[in-house]
Amino acid sequence: MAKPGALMGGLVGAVLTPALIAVSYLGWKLAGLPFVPFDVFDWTARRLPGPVLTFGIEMLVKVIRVLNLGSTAAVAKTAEQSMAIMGLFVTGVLGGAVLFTILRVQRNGSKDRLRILLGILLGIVIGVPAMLMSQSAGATATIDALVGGLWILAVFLSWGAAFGWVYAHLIVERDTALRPAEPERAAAVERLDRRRFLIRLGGAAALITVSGTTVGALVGAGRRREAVTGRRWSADYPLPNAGASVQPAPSTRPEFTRLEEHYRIDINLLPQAVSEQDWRLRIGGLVEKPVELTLADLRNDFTPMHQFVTLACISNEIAGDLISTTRWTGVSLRRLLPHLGLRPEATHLKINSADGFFEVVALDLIRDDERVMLAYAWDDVPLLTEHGFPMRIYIPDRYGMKQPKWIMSIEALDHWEAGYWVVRGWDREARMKATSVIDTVAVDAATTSADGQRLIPIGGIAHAGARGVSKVEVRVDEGDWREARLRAPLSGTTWVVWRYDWAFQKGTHTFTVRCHDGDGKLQIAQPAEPHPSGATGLHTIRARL
Ligand SMILES: Nc1nc2c(c(=O)[nH]1)N[C@H]1C(S)=C(S)[C@@H](COP(=O)(O)O)O[C@H]1N2
Ligand SMILES: [Mo]
Repeated sequence: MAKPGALMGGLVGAVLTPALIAVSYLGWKLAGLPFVPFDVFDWTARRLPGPVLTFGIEMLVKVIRVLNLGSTAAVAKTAEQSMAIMGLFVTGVLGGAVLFTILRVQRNGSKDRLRILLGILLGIVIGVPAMLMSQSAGATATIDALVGGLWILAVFLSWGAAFGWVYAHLIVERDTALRPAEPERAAAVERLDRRRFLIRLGGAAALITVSGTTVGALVGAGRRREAVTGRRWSADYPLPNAGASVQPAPSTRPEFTRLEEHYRIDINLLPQAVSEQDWRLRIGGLVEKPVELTLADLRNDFTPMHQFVTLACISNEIAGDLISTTRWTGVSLRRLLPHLGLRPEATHLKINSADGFFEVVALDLIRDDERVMLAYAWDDVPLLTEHGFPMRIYIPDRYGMKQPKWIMSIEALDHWEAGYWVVRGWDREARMKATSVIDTVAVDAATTSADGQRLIPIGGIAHAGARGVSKVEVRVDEGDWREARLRAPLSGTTWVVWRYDWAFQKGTHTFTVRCHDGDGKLQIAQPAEPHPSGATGLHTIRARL
């Protein structure tokens, strides 16, 4: 029987690598050790050219929408995490194949020690770059970098050594089975031994994989439950428009998004955990002297400002789910400026985040608009980790890509610079496009008008950044545009809930919606992709009634 080669190496890789991933996962969940596949994925994503990254994101968003897989933000994260893990798996399979190919050309009498050494070499070849990328991304570890680095090396080197050990075994089984007098029987015995060995190996690796991921997942779930703290504003107070005369059509989305349902988009696979104890807002660059503020300073020394805000991602497609509304609390940046000791030549602030994200805001904009704020609470509870604890900025009228979460420092500059997504080819201004969506054609909630006409409530939302929405119109089939009724919005920057009670006609119909912003400008009907400056086009739905 032939010596094990590339195919067997790949197979062994497919058995050993899941165990490697599981051990790494367990270390992460139990002890805050780095989880290599996620770190490597984040490291790579940071370095991809803008167009490649954009293409990847848009494909992902499209697939999720076309296949109707659920919440775009959540499914996209899961898909990316799976890709990260698959990446390491495939590397392990290829690594095994290459190693066994090399071992195959070794002389028959080679020492096992040499095989294990070559296996360790594979561990080094893959483990060292993985360690460097992981340290540079630092997305998962909460432990000391040195400990984390040594851990990665230990895990990868053991994994590599295991390949050498397995190979040595496969050869030994062959040698003991070798009986020159009966080559045929010898080959059969050998095959049997080899199969038995591989089954035992697979069993052991599967045990590590399953127990590692199970324990890790249990520990992780236990920690997550502690996350949400404090009483929410929305639990105790009615919305400011509670008395509005226009009621949403049944099944219109909630006007105020529950925190757990707020969409979420970040550049990393995992939200950045920032601890409040160590956190200071550091202000530097063109200032008289560097300033540091604690969260308590910002909460106690400045009157809090509350704003209802609709945030949307520039990657949101027409009628997509990357748009949400909640109540933000923070400090108006304009009020804070005099305390920062800015030098006269400062013209811009660069906002830097814990995850390496950044954006640059003009001081003129901050001085002109008191609504630009540093926010520390949503719905009156501290920002959830995934939404930017402890601090994020709000800039009216701009897509989320202009609004860093997990703010760590502010640097005063005397010039403009491109922000994280602007560098990667997205719009500099990223002003929110006007958009309108049909959430429901509520056939089951029909009413009857005074003259006996059956009326079907149709409803949804419309949003045009900080310009507000002045008019929403609905068209049925190729009919005329008919004006919908607008519910008083939560604020001048949130979406508006609209409603149109349509005189029922049996058949299949196409419903289309459009809005006009506060300046009377009609929403752009020409369909355009989200890249580079936000999607445009009208939302239509077809329904058989
Ligand atoms: N630090 C940091 N801030 C960030 C991002 C990020 O990846 N890192 N993503 C931005 C983008 S693209 C959007 S759409 C919003 C989303 O905010 P949310 O996740 O709280 O809804 O955060 C913005 N701020
Ligand atoms: Mo975004």
